[in-house]
Amino acid sequence: MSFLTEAQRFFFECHGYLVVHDALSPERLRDVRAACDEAEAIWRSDVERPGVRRWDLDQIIAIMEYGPIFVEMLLHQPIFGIVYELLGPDIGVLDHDYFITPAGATIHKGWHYDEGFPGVYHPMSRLMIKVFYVLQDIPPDGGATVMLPGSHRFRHDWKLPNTEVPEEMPNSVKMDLPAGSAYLMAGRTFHCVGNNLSDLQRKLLIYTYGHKWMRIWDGYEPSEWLVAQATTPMLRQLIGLTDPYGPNAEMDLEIPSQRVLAQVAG
Ligand SMILES: O=C(O)CCC(=O)C(=O)O
Repeated sequence: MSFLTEAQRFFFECHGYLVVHDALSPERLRDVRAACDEAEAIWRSDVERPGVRRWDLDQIIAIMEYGPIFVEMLLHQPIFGIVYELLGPDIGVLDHDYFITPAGATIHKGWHYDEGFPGVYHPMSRLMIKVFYVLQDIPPDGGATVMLPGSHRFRHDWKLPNTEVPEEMPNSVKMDLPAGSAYLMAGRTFHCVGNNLSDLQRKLLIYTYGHKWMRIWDGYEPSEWLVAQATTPMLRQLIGLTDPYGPNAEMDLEIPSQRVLAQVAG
């Protein structure tokens, strides 16, 4: 029994990313959007709350602290099952954010990958997977993340030509997807935020999964409230409350009856 189809696994192994259409039902999308709007209002009204506040990016750091729905989304199926199968049973969480990219924002960071761990032979290892939930349709000129398929297998010392227009990188693909989609990216896949030339905000809910023996990133240490939400062994493991080298929490790999039919972008 698997959440990940063979076609999806093959696609991810070859390309270092995966698109899952209709990852959120219309009802879930509606509820997550509403919760994000509430979180945004709280965050904007209190500048002491952690985040990035720039003309080209609003990043609400530690979004799980803003309500139980964001904790539920950490386990959202079939995405969580897919990530679990790609990373393994010692899965943990490294960060969780809500990104709002304003209309007109041009790129703030060039091509990069997220796993900067010297001493690990990356082409054969998988330390991180980042999941992006698309909360608002992203048009072709809407600043979609641009990925370089297959770059998760590059040698660590390969340098990319850092195009000023990321969309012009040869062989790259854009995550210009409808709301409700999700895309997953290996920690070593080269990617870049695109230029948002549209008049729409781009809204993404982001979770980065790693291994439970990796430390959660600074600034994401769970509050007492979040610790109290971790009512299952898997949630406790995910947010770093269990022995990093002890037994792994059980995961029910039954495919839910309402399982969304995942399609692989080609
Ligand atoms: O905003 C994006 O599309 C990409 C974000 C990014 O570069 C990252 O999360 O590492």
